[in-house]
Amino acid sequence: LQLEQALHGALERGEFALHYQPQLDFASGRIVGCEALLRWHPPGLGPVPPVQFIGLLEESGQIVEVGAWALREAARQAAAWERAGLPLRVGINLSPRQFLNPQLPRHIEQALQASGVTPARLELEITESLTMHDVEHAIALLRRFRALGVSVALDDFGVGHSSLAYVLQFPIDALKIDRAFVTHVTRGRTDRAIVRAIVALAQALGVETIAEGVENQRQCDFLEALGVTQAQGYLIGRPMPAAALQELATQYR
Ligand code: G
Ligand code: G
Ligand code: MN
Ligand code: NA
Repeated sequence: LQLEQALHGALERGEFALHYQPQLDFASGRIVGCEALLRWHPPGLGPVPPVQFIGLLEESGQIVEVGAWALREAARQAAAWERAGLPLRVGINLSPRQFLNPQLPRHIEQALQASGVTPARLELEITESLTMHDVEHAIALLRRFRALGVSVALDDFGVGHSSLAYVLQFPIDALKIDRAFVTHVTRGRTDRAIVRAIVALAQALGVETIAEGVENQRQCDFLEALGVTQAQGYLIGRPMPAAALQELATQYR
């Protein structure tokens, strides 16, 4: 209850920030993108982990407003990096409530217009479960995103209940391999087989594969050998402030 109360007006008071987690591209050896992750630091309470407040924002509906801010902020940052000669793609998570909100396309358009960023630099991360309630609606919405020029990644891929037939119809640009499969990719034959299958699917669709939760070099080497195109995880970098991400990306160039 204390957190719920503290969330009232948190956006207006400027208590939210985005941190950015780097994504390494195997082919070029460069940081080509990052995932924006929401951080909340209410004064006097210390930073609150997302698991403790994203659900509350979702329940209260505040996620729509906070999410629109996150879209604008991510686009603004991507545009700033672009102007600084660092063309980084910035991924932003969409919650179920945001995805179902009729204002979402307008919020995306506004973020693009206000920032002037190249639209494809903004990558919307959606989960399979989010698209399953109404597949036809999801496909129509994804087509609208595509028309705006933004990129779409299917997040937490492999853990949902999606039918392959649906996924094949989604106009997407990347599959994000869930951390659950990455963790044991060096040890478990099953997880390795799953990663291999996702890579084959992505190659058939002509989309990128981004492995999440890469924590050690062995996992990284395995994933690269399996044909995964990009890696994200603590090994490459934790979610960090924009300035730190920029410095890291510059070191890789
Ligand atoms: O670092 P991590 O603990 O940030 O994030 C936890 C979860 O919170 C992630 O799985 C992600 O889906 C969700 N999340 C983080 N940032 C955002 C955001 O800006 N919007 C939405 N909708 N979810 C987010
Ligand atoms: O949106 P999504 O659920 O994919 O959010 C990614 C989550 O995974 C965030 O909470 C982020 O902090 C976390 N994360 C990112 N890299 C790693 C990692 O290497 N190991 C673990 N355990 N968690 C990670
Ligand atoms: Mn994500
Ligand atoms: Na994920």
